[in-house]
Amino acid sequence: MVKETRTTVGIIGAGPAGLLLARLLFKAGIDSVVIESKDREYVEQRQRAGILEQGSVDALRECGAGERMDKEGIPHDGIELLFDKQRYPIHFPSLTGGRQVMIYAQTEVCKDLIALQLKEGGPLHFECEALAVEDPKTDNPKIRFRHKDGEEEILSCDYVVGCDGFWGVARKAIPESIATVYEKTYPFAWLGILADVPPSNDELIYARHPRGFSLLSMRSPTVSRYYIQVPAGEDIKEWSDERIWDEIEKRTETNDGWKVQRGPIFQKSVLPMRSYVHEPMQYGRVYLAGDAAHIVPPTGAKGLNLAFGDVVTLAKALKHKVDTGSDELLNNYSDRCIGRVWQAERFSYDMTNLLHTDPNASAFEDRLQVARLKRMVSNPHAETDLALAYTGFPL
Ligand code: RFL
Ligand code: PHB
Repeated sequence: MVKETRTTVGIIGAGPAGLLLARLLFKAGIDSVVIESKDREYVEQRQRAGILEQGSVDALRECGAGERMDKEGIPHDGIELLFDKQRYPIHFPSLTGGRQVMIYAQTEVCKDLIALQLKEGGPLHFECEALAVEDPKTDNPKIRFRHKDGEEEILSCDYVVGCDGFWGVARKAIPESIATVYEKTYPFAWLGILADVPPSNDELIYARHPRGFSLLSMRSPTVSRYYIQVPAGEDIKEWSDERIWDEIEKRTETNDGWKVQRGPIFQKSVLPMRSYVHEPMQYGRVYLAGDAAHIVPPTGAKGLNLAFGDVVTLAKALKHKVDTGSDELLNNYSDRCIGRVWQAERFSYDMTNLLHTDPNASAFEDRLQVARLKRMVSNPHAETDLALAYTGFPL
């Protein structure tokens, strides 16, 4: 006999989506169990996002998970666009009525939420792999999962939420016959590094150069996070530290004397890029949130923020159900998320195309790209549109 346990909300995945959902449900007095296939250290070290929108910052504060973020996070008032060797600042607060973003790494968000969950919240099982979601259309959906020692268990739930990322299993519970998938792949990837060197600039720099895109970001006053566009499928072994620095330096050359500072690289990897939306984001009593339902290329810094938007919406709907008995918000979950998802898809796609060089582009298209950038930095409406989208669409 397979062991069976019970909870109200079964959550697959302890990434930002699953962890924030568990915290919001705990605060709402709704019990949940989180099942995560990797170990704690892996989840806490996985290098990903760096930028939190105002709405994500507020959500973390409101659920009591913002204390360290408020001490160690770095509020940012804007970004710089760099092309034709010139830097153009985009100042968010003056364009958006005071909105900012926060640099606080996904690794730190996950560490904070895991510590809170283990201290106060419901069970969080690491090294347990969800194998399938069963009976999605009934009042009693189940997660079949396997412990590290190979033993299988069934988690019997009132609701199941798939926060298990792009490669997870929850999406498979939605029949292909009722689903539509929208997808776009890109002919390039990002090579990302972490380096022990203070950031060379106070603001993030998004640079367009004939050799390809680069992005200068940061993790702390002493650690820089930089990315360069490389061909899709690039082998990281082709990139010595020196070659990476040479390339960053060439792509961020300016005519104002500013120069990027080099330092020891302690992490480097190649990251694929894709756009993906799965509709609907629910089926019966199974809901998808975050990368399980949609992926954006990282150029707009939207992925984690979208994941947070989904789970804030879902937690409210579950609370509404518990308080009033009404299924209305739960039934509309996918519809309530999808508009925001598509705005983030549009923005991420536009930012990607605005800044990356396409190996197949004609000279005409290259000139158009620069013309678009020039328009962006010389028209206040275009700048405002960028600033509003970057700082975040309302939840
Ligand atoms: P995650 O983080 O992928 O977490 C899914 C979790 O589910 C687990 N899992 C399973 N557990 C149990 N059983 C199974 N069968 C399972 N299958 C999977 C996984 O181990 C994992 O722990 O999804 P989530 O929570 O939806 O969060 C999404 C974000 O991680 C992602 O959107 C962002 O990182 C995207 N992103 C950025 N987003 C931003 O908002 N701002 C940024 O600045 C930003 N920068 C980035 C990024 C993503 C990047 N990469 C790596 C593509 C920069 C990069 C380079
Ligand atoms: C990051 O700091 O990792 C980062 C920042 C901005 C982006 C993407 C990634 O657009």
